Amino acid sequence: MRTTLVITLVGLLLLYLAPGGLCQGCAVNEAERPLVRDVQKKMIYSVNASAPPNPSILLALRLAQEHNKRIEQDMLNKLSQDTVERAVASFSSGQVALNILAQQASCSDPRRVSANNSTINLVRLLEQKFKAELHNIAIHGNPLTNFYQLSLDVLALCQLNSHLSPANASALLSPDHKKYYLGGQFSVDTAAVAVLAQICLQTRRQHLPLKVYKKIRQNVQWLVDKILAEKRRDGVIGNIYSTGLAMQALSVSSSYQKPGAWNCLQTLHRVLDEIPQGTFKNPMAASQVLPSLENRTYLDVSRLNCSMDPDNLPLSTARPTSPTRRPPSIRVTYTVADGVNKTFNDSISVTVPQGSVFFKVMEVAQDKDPSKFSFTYTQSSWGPYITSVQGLQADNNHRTYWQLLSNGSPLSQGAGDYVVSNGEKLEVKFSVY
Ligand code: B12
Repeated sequence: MRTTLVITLVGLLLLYLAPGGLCQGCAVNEAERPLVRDVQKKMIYSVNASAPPNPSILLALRLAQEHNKRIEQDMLNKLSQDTVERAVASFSSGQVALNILAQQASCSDPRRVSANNSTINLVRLLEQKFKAELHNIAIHGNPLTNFYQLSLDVLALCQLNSHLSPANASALLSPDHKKYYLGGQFSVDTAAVAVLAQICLQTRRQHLPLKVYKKIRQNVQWLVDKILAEKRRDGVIGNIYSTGLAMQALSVSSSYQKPGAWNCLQTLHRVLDEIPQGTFKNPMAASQVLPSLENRTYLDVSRLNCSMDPDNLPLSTARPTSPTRRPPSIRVTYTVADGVNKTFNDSISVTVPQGSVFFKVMEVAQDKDPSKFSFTYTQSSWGPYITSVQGLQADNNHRTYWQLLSNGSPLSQGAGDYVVSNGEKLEVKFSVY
């Protein structure tokens, strides 16, 4: 009797001390819950009738503890409608994958998404888009999109038990500089999704050949070590915007970590501290951090039981508005440069109202001197993505892009979010990633 008790106590202690063991209690407590609610509400209020519905937002809301059933149902309907209209022609593979996860998390079958008397099989569509990615790698050496999206593809196909060879998937996601580094920097976001995808393969595919099983273990070990190497003293992993995804990856890979390698609660508190500062006001940033605040991961989507959800997230009808007082003006320097072929390097001094974002500076410069500062952009889930300056286009097949910098350092926010300060030296530079 006493021996059993001792063994049980030792077992419990080991469980607590085990890597990720601390994470057993790695969810917000009741006092912190209003911060999570705040993130959820920001995401809900951000939904804009004129912008395409965003699967990442529904996915995150479905993984939360508290729900507003009417809003979630409304989002699902809009997502299904958009999917049947646009998925075949205009979605990238990763967008199809995110839509699959959002449908599955809403207990709706991704193989039969219906709206306006049309039905689409998203799993079959993803299989086709995934094939096109592999074809582009064979021809150009790069995927049509990137390895973040290829990892999302593997994750979604695995969750839906689609025909996907674990041997091919693990070869695709094997360690490689070109896959996991963007602009010389290790992409924690990409690595995190690649871990989730391969943990899915490991747990959901029975009877994996030993060779494939070992390959997956090697890949995950490399990725987990790399993610942990990006952990900062304050608990942030990579930067604050990759931390949520890194938490998901680390929480499903505890058997790959040495005891004490990661303190989940420290990271959680660091993320919570950022919420009141508006760090996650971009709804995409909010959607990527929310699952980790709830101690959930994208691997949980197949385990959700929608009929058991509480309907306990009431929303006020009035959306929060910001005060409208005329702010003073500030002055910044703005440079556009071709950092690849060195064909141009032009600067201008621009005056904008205090509180303006980078994008505003670009617009003012373009108005003042369109021959030097004209630019184009596409609207993405994160906001405006700069695609060309002075007619020089970014090109995925050549791994070129327009990089945003402030005082010589790359920004961790986009042109639509980054608030500029007086005297700042801003730059948009044609670069290779
Ligand atoms: C791949 C990637 C890139 C590639 C995109 C090209 C390619 N080959 O696909 C490259 C390296 C060029 C890139 C550039 C930038 N990126 Co980036 N990128 C990513 C990554 C890893 C995956 C994006 C993706 O495919 N998502 C999945 C698909 C399904 O969603 P999607 O919305 O359709 O994806 C498109 C857009 O997201 C767009 N995109 C990529 N990055 C960014 C950043 C911003 C601000 C915008 C508006 C759009 C955008 O490209 C994607 C492919 O078409 C994410 C990581 C993450 N956590 O999301 C970071 C991420 C989105 N990027 C980020 C940043 C900051 C940038 C840059 C602003 C960096 C800089 N200082 O210049 C630039 C964008 C500048 C510009 N021209 O407007 C941040 C955004 C954080 C934030 N709060 O805004 C993220 C979250 C990484 C991070 N943790 O810091 N990126």
